Amino acid sequence: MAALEKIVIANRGEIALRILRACHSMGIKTVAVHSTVDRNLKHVAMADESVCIGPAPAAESYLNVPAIIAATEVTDAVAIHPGYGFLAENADFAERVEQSGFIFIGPRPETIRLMGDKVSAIKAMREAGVPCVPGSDGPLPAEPAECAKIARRVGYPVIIKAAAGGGGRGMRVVNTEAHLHNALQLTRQEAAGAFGDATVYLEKYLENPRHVEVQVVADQHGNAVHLGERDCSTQRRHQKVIEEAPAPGITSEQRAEIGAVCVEACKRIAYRGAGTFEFLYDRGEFYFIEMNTRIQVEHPVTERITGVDLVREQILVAAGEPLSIRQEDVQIRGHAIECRINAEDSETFMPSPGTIQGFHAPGGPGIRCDTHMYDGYSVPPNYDSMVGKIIAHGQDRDMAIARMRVALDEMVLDGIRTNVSLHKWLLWDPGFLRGGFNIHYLEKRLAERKG
Ligand code: MV4
Repeated sequence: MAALEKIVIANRGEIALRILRACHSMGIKTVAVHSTVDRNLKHVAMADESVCIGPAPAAESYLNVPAIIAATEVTDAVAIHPGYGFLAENADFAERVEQSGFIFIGPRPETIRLMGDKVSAIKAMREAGVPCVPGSDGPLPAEPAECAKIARRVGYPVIIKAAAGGGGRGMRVVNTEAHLHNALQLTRQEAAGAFGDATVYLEKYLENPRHVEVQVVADQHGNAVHLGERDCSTQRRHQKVIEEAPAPGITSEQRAEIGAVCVEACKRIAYRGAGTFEFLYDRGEFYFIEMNTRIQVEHPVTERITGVDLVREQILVAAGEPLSIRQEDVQIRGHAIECRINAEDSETFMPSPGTIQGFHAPGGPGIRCDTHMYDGYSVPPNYDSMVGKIIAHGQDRDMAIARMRVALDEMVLDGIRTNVSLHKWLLWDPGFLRGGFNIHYLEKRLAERKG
């Protein structure tokens, strides 16, 4: 199959720039589609062509499917890269793209749909041999007595989750049977309101797990590889703050074992493109919870320790070409950490849009800075507050952390409030330095900091 000639980048900010860089390095032309407030984005200036697709609200621009398809048609592009967020995991969008005769750079629409419904995702993955959290193994029945039986078998505490939820939306922990009925009703009601689907399922609630995820990429010729794992336990309100790879304490044997399980699952469902298996890791065991069918914000830590350009692989696979790597080529080298830089108040976490008055990116050995920021760039209030990412690599975790501290000190970023001071504080935190802490660690330390 011929290489793709021109790609529409249906996203904004740093990931749009990341996709543009991959395209141009492959000799592929780019079309930036952007909202009215985003005409000054860095990648819009660098793209071969740009099309304004609507006003600032995402619903009228980055989520405006007809406008994005029309922009693809008028520019004679052949494929659409959705990035992350917005339409990246919208199966109906992927389907519309393909029905319009274009290539969706991502999994098949059926796969996105399968993984979007967490009940069907878990069922498919369990059948493919992926270890899952003990639970209801399907939707909870309508009868409260039947639900109580299931919860009793699983053992309290349990967590009720919306099938259409994910990423922390539509969940409720239940500690005793006395609270089950009410929690079920509330979660079903919220799910119906938020997702238009009241289906809920139940799992054993793991109290102090780590969030460890496995990166995979698969082509359309039956090849799939895993690129090791990332630890994303440093989070606040389901927003990741720092990610790292490899996950502290995971042995190469464990990595090979869980990686092989994920690769086998990809082959079983004929997965296409880049994907992430999300696991909770507790007492030495992996428990699958969700699969993300997109490129993720934190993909650079994996790129840094493996040397694989994940966006390039996504594009190759979409063009029908084989993966450029085999499993035996994948080696984990050193350690990488990513700090997400957000335009937000470091105490209140309130978004802090505004104009950047001075920006100097950090550099030096082992430092990568993925950002669309420049002097005079105005961060609009309409979108996510993440304005960039610093990725530090070293021979080991200590060296990656040492380099990250220097990079954070070196970076100049004036005119807006940011979470840089939070990162500087965390990178000297004894618990963080030990590594291997659970998903509640950051919120616990923030509560202690407040006193
Ligand atoms: C869980 C859990 C404990 N036990 N499931 C939150 C986001 C969504 N992806 C799944 N989530 C969780 N599911 C069981 N059976 C705890 C969480 C959870 C969490 C998971 C990953 C990262 C951060 C988290 C923060 C709070 C709760």
